[in-house]
Amino acid sequence: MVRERSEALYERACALMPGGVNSPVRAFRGVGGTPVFVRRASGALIEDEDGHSYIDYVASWGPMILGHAHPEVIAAVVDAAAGGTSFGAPTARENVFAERIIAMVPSVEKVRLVNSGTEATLSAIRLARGFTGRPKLLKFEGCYHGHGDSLLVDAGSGVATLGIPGTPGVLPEVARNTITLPFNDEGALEEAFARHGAELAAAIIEPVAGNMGCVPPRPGYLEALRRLCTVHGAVLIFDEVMTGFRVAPGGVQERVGVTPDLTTLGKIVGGGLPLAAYGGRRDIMDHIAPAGPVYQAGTLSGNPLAVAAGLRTLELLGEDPGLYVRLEETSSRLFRGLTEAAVEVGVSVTGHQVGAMFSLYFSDAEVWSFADAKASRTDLYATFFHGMLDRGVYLAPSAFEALFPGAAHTDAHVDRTIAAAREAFGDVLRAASAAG
Ligand code: HOZ
Repeated sequence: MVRERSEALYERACALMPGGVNSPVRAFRGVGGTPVFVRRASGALIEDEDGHSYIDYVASWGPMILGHAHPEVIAAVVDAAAGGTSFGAPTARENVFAERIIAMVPSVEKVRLVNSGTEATLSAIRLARGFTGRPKLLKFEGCYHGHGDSLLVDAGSGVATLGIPGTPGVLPEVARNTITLPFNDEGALEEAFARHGAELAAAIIEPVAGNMGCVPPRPGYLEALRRLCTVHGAVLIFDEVMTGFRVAPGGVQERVGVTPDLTTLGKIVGGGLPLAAYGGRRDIMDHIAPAGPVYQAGTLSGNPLAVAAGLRTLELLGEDPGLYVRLEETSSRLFRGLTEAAVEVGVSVTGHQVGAMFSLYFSDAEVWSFADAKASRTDLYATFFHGMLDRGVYLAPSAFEALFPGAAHTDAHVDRTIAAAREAFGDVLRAASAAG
């Protein structure tokens, strides 16, 4: 498929912006080739600058669970914009929005709105340190919590895609306070708490990981983490930026019944506009300024357009009682169809699907950790990615990202995706045999 305009735009962009993009994972470094420049999107489809249309499973990396340009979300944004785009003062709609988030997410008794998932996680960590008076942070290999200094250690997403071991600019003394453990290793968890428990301010985890591909917790793992945090007085933070309002209305914590102390939210909560949030136990949240001494602020926090988009999105998710059942069905039909197609063609894939997110790894072995994910054949994922792109399906341009079916994906989209995959798996088989 020829994408002349995308290629020309990318060449120009590379002269203007680092790597030609405003966020690294967009640059296709994990799969090679030229990023597709998007000119518009509607429902389940995106259209590139050359006029090609693709079934989209990136969904802006998660937010677009209702599909692109949902008419009611757009109307809410347009209506809000007509009344002014930013005031830097409180608005009535923020109360309605906060009430809705608190009603939907089990752990959230109070909430603070911010502008990005990164801001939510780094604020939640500062809060945990301020609340406990302790320095150390526990995180898990392959989990990605945005690009805050303490969090870029053994991270997933773009850090994994680009194979960056540590980021220049992050001071060693900051990184030293982050302890990383393998995901899904309960023994390592017990050991780390036995050794560092008294110094731990917080443990932060994606309760279903989505930034090393989609990796769920093994049964009992989150429960063990909850118990150890409680015993040792560490704040448990669930990073539900990706999973919140996606795997269930109240995220993983609702789905598995494990309640963290703090939760970070992003993506869907902003309805496709730059908005994120952190919230949790009232006694902890009341340490945030101006109620308490832990400072965190933002000129555009609670921006009226973003709140309108987020609120309308959450309302629509709540108004349709069958929505999450349908999302689960679409997602599992797609995941099953893709894995069956791989078997038919003779390609080894494995993976996980949890609610409306899933991923596939080219591997003979199951994936339960970052080490497992990294052992998969990322070169074959790249071949698969391009095979799908050329057949009109837009997947994440990295083996270490999740895919996001949404409410706009119909059975026909799923069938077309599986048919395209059958052919793209053929490309993979040929590439694998050529590589020996
Ligand atoms: N959390 C998103 C994907 N893992 C990040 C998107 C980005 O880094 O651009």
